[in-house]
Order: sequence, then C-alpha cells, then structure tokens
Amino acid sequence: MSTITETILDTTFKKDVFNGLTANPKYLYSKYIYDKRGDKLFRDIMALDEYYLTDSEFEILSFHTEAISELFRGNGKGMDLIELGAGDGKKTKVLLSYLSKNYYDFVYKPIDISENAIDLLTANLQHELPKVQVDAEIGEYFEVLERLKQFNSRKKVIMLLGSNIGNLLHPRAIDFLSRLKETMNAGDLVFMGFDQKKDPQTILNAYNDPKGVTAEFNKNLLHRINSEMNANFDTGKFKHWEVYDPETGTAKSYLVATEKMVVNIEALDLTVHFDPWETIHTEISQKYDDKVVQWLAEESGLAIVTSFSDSKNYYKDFVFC
Ligand code: AVI
Repeated sequence: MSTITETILDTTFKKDVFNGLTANPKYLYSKYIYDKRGDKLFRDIMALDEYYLTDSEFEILSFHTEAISELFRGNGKGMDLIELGAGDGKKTKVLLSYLSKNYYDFVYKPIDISENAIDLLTANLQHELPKVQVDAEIGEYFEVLERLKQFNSRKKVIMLLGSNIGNLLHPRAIDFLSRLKETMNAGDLVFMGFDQKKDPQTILNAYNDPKGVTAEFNKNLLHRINSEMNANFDTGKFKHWEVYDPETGTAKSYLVATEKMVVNIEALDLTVHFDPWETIHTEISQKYDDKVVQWLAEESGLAIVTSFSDSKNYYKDFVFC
C-alpha cells in the first residue's frame, strides 16, 4: 500500500472498505450496515413475520422471566446488567420490568455501537420504565469489554440477545467469548441468545423476505459508502442473495452484481470493477446446535449453567459462568 493510500485510509471503516473491495472475492463487514437508516431497517426486519428470531426470544424471556431473574439476583451489593448490542430493547424490557417491580437492586448498562440506537433506547426507557437506573455507553464491544474489567465488586450479568454472536465466524466468536470470560469474576454470568439449526427453508425465508426489507438492509452498505465516501454504486444493479448450508449451520448474505460495472469511490481514490454476477460477501448469520455451543464454551473457558428454549425449539438462550 502506498503512503498516499495510507493517508487516505484515515478511518477503520475506510480501511475495511478498501481491503474488502480490492480483495478477491470481494467482501464487506456487516457491522457497517448500521447507520441511522440501517438501524431503522433492522427494526423493520425484527417486525417481519418471517424473522422468527425476535418472537422466539421474546417468548423465552416472557415465559421464563422469573427463573431468569432468579439467576440474575445479586450478591447483596446489587447487580450490573450489561447488554451488548442493545438495539431497541423490546425484549429486554420484559426482564427490566420484572426486575424493577420485584425490588432487585440493579443498574442497566446498555452498550451499542450506534449512538442513535442508544439515544432512542434511553429516551424510551425513561418514558416506559422510569424507575430503572440506566447507564448507557456507546462503543464497540471489544473496546467496552476492556472497560468492563473495572466493575468487579458487584455481580455482573453480560447479556447478548438476538443471536448477535451469529454474525461472527467461530474463531472470532471464541475470541469474543474468551475476552468476555476474562472480564468475569466468580458469580458473574453471561446470558446469550443462539439461533438454532432448523428447517433450512424457515431460515432462508427469514433472510430473504418477500417485502425486500432484508435486501434493502444488505444494500445499506452500498448506500453508506455512497453517502460517506462519495461513491456511485447503483444499488438497483445489485441483487441480495442468501444461502444456507444446513451442514455447517451458516447462512451467508451476498450482494451480486447483475451486470458489468465500474464504481468510483472518491474518498478512497479507488475505482472498483465488477464482472457480471461478481459477488460481495456481506454477512454470516450462524445457526447452532447444542454440540457447537458446548464446543464454543469449552474453547472459551466458559461453563454452561443452563439454557431456555421457545416452544418450537427455534432459538435458545444459554447462561454461562
Ligand atoms: C443482528 N443480527 C443478529 C441479524 C442476523 O440475524 O444475523 C442481522 C440480520 N441480517 C439479516 N437479517 C437480520
């Protein structure tokens, strides 16, 4: 890479886009989908009938509120409920409401990379659950995890809902879980959602809805590059494509160029050539079974305490210590 290029690539986002679009095959990281428009599209996805994950986890949290809250009870000094990737908090509110009504001494610490998501959530909680003490943080999980190490006197429960872990390949998931483990003291817990392997058609439908919301969500990567890096992607000439491998449990999203194209990304001083039907790999959404979760836990030094599933066995929340 020349010195001029290094000067231009002054943010991680720019570096990642440069590396991904000059690679063969091309790729972009799904974490960059989430700007204000991406957050809104994800909320729309969560409201889709086909996207069963939200309802399945909502059912688990609603049916097992008491048992889950009992596991969360503090050690007399209260508890910090730290939610990574808090989103809109719809599911978490079930637990927060129970915890606050049943006199649990706790602080809710939602952490999200999106300032917009945190602002919306904080305002909503102030309105709907004013008694809950909220201490929100904006940041990347790994950055924030380092800071979490200092919360060592009260019990910590680290929550990651929505099968967000599924957007990481297994080695990165193990790295992530290991770093979580490093931030934990005796008595601390992790409460984490894992979308389960199921009828492959159900999974494909969830990631390729007929209204095209997921397609628009995926293409938001290109919209963001257009608006933030002065690029000229014609998003209508890319097709959202989803595949699911029932053997590995990996769902993969692509954007496929439907014709030969030349795209200029001014801020990167980069011209990108697409052959017809060339792909950009954009996201993985891993689906799990018990053996894989057990393996991930063992590799990360975590132990499974228990798990909760919905009535269709579509989804599981695991508790680790
Ligand atoms: C945020 N994440 C867990 C979602 C998922 O299911 O992988 C993102 C998403 N991608 C397409 N639809 C939803």
